[in-house]
Amino acid sequence: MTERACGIVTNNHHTDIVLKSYSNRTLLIVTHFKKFGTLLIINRESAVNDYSSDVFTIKTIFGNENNDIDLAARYIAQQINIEKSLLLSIALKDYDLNTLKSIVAAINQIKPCGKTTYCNAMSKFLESIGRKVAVINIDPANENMEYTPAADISELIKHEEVMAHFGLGPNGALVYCMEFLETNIKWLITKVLNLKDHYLIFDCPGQVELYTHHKSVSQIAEKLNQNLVRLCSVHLVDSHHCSDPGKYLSSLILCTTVMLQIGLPHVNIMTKFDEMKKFSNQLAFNIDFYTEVLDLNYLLEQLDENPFTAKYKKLNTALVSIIEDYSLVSFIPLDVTNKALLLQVKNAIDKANGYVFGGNEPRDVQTLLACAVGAVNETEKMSTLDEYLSL
Ligand SMILES: Nc1nc2c(ncn2[C@@H]2O[C@H](COP(=O)(O)OP(=O)(O)O)[C@@H](O)[C@H]2O)c(=O)[nH]1
Ligand SMILES: [Mg+2]
Repeated sequence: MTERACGIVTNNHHTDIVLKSYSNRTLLIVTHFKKFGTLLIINRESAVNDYSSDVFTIKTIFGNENNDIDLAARYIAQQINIEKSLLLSIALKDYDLNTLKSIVAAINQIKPCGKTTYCNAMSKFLESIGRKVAVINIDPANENMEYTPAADISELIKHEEVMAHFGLGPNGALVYCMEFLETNIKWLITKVLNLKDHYLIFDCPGQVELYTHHKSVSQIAEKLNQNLVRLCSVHLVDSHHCSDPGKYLSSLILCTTVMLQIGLPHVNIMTKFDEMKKFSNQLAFNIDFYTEVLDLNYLLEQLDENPFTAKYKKLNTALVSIIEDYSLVSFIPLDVTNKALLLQVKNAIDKANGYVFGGNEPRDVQTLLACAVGAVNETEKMSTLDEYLSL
């Protein structure tokens, strides 16, 4: 079970948002009243019959039933792209579209993008090709580990204890834990030294501020990188962000900021590609537009068509120009169940961290060169992706 929470101000009202992910359903609480509201259960029909992308069934379990709540529930479920049954508790003072948009943006910020799932899938994949892999968990709020960590930050500090002891919320406690890890970096260094002959994957916390503003994570990485390991940061972005030009633009800005802030070799990955079919009717462009970050002027045109984002025309233009000036971002698609995509991701990471030149796996010169220059047969690459669109 993983839990994320945040507080935002929408239309002058303080809004509390809590997102909890269980194995078979997600619980989402959205409230202006510091207490539960109407409880609804929402299912996406296409998850059952696979032919319709936006059909939701909504059932009120208890509380007020009215059209505003029903529409808000449908809007939120669609916008956050629910993967499993959504149990939604909602109590709002206003149901304006702008309020709902801010709420959706906040939920998308705290929604898990699949880091732990990736660490598990990639470690199994690498083991299957003969690598000796160890996963180290440095996410103190990680409770969804399908792998057995070789080292776990909870041996050092417990997120829940920090929350209880200092009266902090989940985000504040997470920041405290990362500062604690930075101060006690020797603990991590000892663990890494004991795993010397292993290929290491670090499962990191998801709070975005840790990679954009706060210094602890980049300083932890810097200390590990000093003659100990050759790190590469792997940044995961949920592919659902492609369904909305505003969300996609914010992902690009985020990737650029993180690349500059962390300062490591960097690979951006678009996760949950198998979910693409559910929203491919909302994609304005071909998949390669999103993965290769092609001409963003087309994105600006899309943003202009929406009255909400059109208001920020100058800001959007400036953001696009920053992304294009740095020209750092592109994405590798990933569905953790697809070995061909896992292989592409592995090759990109091997190239970024230099493993391709130093590992012990048997390879001929041609494979080595192909990996080093990033040569992938384009037809092969696109045909792997075709199956992810409902054509
Ligand atoms: N469909 C699909 N779901 C995924 C994929 N990767 C992760 N998920 C789901 O995303 C949710 C959050 O995953 P988790 O790895 O715990 O996220 P984290 O908080 O970023 O570590 C889980 O319900 C996973 O099953 C993927 O490639 N495809
Ligand atoms: Mg996790």
